Amino acid sequence: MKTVTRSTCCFCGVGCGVLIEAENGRITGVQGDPDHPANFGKLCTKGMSLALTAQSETGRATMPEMRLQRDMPREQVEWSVALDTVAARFAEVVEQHGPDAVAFYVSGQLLTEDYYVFNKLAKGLLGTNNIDTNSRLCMSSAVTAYKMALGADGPPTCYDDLDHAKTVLFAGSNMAWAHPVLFRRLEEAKAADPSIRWIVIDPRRTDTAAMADLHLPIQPGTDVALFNGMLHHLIWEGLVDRNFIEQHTASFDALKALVRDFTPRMVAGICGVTEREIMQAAEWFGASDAALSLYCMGLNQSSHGTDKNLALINLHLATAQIGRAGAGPFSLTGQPNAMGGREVGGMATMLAAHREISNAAHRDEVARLWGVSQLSDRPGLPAVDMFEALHAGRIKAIWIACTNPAHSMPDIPRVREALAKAEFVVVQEAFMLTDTVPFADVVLPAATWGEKSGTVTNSERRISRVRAAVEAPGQAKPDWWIVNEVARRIEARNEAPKTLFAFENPEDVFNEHRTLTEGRDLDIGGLTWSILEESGPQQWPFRAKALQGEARRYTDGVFATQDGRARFHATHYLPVAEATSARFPFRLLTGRLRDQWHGMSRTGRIGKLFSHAPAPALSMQRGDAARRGFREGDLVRVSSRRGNLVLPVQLTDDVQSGTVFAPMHWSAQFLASGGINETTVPAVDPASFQPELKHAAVRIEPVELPWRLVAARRGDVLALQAAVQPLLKECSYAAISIEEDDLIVLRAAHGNAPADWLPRLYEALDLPVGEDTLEYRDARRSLDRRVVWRENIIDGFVFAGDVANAEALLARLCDAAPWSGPRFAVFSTQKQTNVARDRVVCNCMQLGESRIQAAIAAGATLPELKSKLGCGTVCGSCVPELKRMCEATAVAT
Ligand SMILES: Nc1nc2c(c(=O)[nH]1)N[C@H]1C(S)=C(S)[C@@H](COP(=O)(O)OP(=O)(O)OC[C@H]3O[C@@H](n4cnc5c(=O)[nH]c(N)nc54)[C@H](O)[C@@H]3O)O[C@H]1N2
Ligand SMILES: Nc1nc2c(c(=O)[nH]1)N[C@H]1C(S)=C(S)[C@@H](COP(=O)(O)OP(=O)(O)OC[C@H]3O[C@@H](n4cnc5c(=O)[nH]c(N)nc54)[C@H](O)[C@@H]3O)O[C@H]1N2
Ligand code: SF4
Ligand SMILES: [Mo]
Repeated sequence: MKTVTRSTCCFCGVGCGVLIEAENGRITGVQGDPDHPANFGKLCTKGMSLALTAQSETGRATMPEMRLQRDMPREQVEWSVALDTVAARFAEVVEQHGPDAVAFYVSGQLLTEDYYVFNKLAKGLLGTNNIDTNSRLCMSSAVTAYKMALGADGPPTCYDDLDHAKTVLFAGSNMAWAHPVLFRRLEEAKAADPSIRWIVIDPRRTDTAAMADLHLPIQPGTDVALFNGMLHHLIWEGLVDRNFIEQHTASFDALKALVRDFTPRMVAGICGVTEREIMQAAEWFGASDAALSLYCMGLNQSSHGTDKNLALINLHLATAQIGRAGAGPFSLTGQPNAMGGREVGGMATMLAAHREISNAAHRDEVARLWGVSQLSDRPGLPAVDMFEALHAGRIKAIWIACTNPAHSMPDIPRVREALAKAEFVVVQEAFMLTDTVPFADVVLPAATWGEKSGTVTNSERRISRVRAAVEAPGQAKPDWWIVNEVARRIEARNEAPKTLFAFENPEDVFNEHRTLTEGRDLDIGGLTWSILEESGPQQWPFRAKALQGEARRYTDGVFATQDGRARFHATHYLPVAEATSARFPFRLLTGRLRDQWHGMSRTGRIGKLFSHAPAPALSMQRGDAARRGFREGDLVRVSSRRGNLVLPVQLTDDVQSGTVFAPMHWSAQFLASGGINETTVPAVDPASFQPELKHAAVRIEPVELPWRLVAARRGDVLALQAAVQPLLKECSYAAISIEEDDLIVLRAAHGNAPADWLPRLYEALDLPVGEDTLEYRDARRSLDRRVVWRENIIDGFVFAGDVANAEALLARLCDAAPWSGPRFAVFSTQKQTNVARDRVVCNCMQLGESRIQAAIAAGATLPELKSKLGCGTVCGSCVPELKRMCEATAVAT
């Protein structure tokens, strides 16, 4: 039977509505929901691929697993055993060492109801505030700054503002890739009104920057200086709104005194942009009818991320660019439910419904609503400190859910040590192949997107329903249920057990959460599960008796502070935490790619999403590379004071001299190392505790790795990946890429052939010697090659030692044409034309760079590319890149 279920995309904070098509218990397709106000039917490449990511059960966590003894492998156990054990171990640690000896590390990808139950278990039942989340790595600077400046967390803006803004300032946001569906909306607004100005502040020339009217490629970490300089110029030019400042704000004078020194000239020196550009940006912002800023990790992931946020909000307050259509400081949330996590207070520094741990009245309120005697007033440990405490043995037991800290935290060598030392590690996961799962004493298999039910809140404070379209595989269970079951068991150990965890379904949890919000800034007292069912997604605040939520906040100039005035903050400029030096001369920027999601546990399952960027890379400016003699694809070692990894170099004009960029996505599931966080710095912002994931100081050196390998195999790619993955770490460099839905490719390099490695690789790749296998060995030259056919079509191969003809053979394999002529000729397959695999630009039409380039060379314009080739016409994620390719050719000719 065919069903269609309305739900929400599980990737980014845009929160697009989706229609999930399912048949016989399997998800068969996903369409954009035309009625959802976040996307009106549109989806980006990742959303369009959701069905594919849900197709295979290979690699899913389907049964609870437990180590019955330390250092023994885990075994599958019944749910009751796993739940009893987790409850007992957590309760025992609390009894022996006090509540702060346990910790929870959860995720902005949990649903609000999951999050709520976790938070209640930690703070309400166990009595610890040690519950933090990956949102610490993501949104915490934005939260802190909103509270300090406006009096409450959450953006004052909404998506409708994208249609009304006349000046759009993108600060540290590569929205073209990270929030594509909203970016489409901005493109449409600009196409309709070409007088709209776009300013992009990003050290790199991203696809977003390439579309801007003004790109300020500032030196990394210098945003505060830039914003202070813009304010200096606004004051000088009389573009500040004196009236608004006097009536609705406080503390302007101290800021004014501070920015006196930040002349455009001085700022130009710090930021590495021109005085004219700074003044231009200030004027476009201040004189605009409506200035909207959109900001993300380029501001937040900084050791002074709070100040970066505050300095930007200062600009909005000084020019009254807030509280009206098209104006305001709009922090884009990264994860699908980063907002929901904040709402339920699921972080170490806050309580439910935007309440404060340090506020006794707030603690009492929550204690009363939960029916517990009191809440802990000891601040919980934020993420980086939490793993430090685990390392130091102060935290004995940790429960990790829906996040992969062994990959995504800064300085992962230290995180791995901490997890290895911990007494008890619980990992609640939907997929087994992650870098954190190996550390688990207990794995709790979680249902995931398409299988679970609840709510999420997107970037514009809009609460949407997430619905199950199919059953979870095996014994996987919804996250809220797992936590609720453990909590009930812990409660049952108490002498007079209360029933804090009487929840029977997500709706029960939602209802209790709603009660806690009443009277707060995020009040959803008027919102019910049935309103969400009947009228669709709703924004908060949505007060009792209201007919709908509020799209825009602070429209009356009254802010959420005690006196109703917004606060200016004097933001001093400080350089990044880790200075470059002769030993570590490069500034490492990290971030996202268009078609991958974080640690790739979902997007890394399908070939299509690798085609835009098949391999990991370190992007380096051409001149910097030339000075060091690096060519495209050369392997280099990237080292910081903490760790190192080997990556291929990618030459580019998009990063500046002295900076390099690496994507965050590749993990030890695909790479010989744990990814770029081997090197990143754990320095944190003093107010938000958010780490500076973007700005480590690194050294880039050539590596001599003469032994090379290219291997390819058709089959169940997920099973093949699982088999090959354990071998990766024995090579200096190794990277798995899923190039087609049934084709896995491995590229590796080492000093010489790693000992006893090839036989294990042959086994992992299922390449035994047999009738359809041809082998070639030359021990003297360390050559080892094996090719296998199936029905006379090449089905897999390994070329080790010298890989000169391997890429040509890979091209033959991809052609899937029957082999003609003698089989041994396969070892000397000659370079074909077009042997370099063509990077796919348009994912929907699977159109490669070369076809598009050829069309542009023949004179095609962007509209013609769209009409003739069809690229850019489905999801639109490639449009910025297509535009850029057209412009580059126009400049070159
Ligand atoms: N495709 C894709 N989309 C995603 C995600 C994903 O994994 N893949 N993840 C989601 C999540 S959780 C998040 S948080 C968002 C992140 O979304 P974004 O923040 O837009 O993405 P990033 O690539 O992390 O960083 C944005 C930019 O910050 C720039 N930057 C670095 N240092 C500085 C600086 O000092 N100042 C300024 N102004 N800019 C700087 C980088 O060059 C980069 O281009 O994306 C969400 N969307
Ligand atoms: N260098 C560098 N590092 C970064 C960043 C950066 O820009 N640069 N960005 C940081 C940011 S902003 C973020 S948000 C983090 C993200 O980092 P992580 O949170 O580690 O990212 P994910 O890979 O999305 O992890 C989510 C995990 O949950 C699992 N999962 C999926 N669905 C479910 C479910 O329903 N239930 C459960 N229990 N599990 C599920 C997935 O398989 C996956 O392993 O990375 C941070 N790290
Ligand atoms: S923009 Fe893309 S990833 Fe983000 S919610 Fe929409 S479809 Fe999902
Ligand atoms: Mo994030």
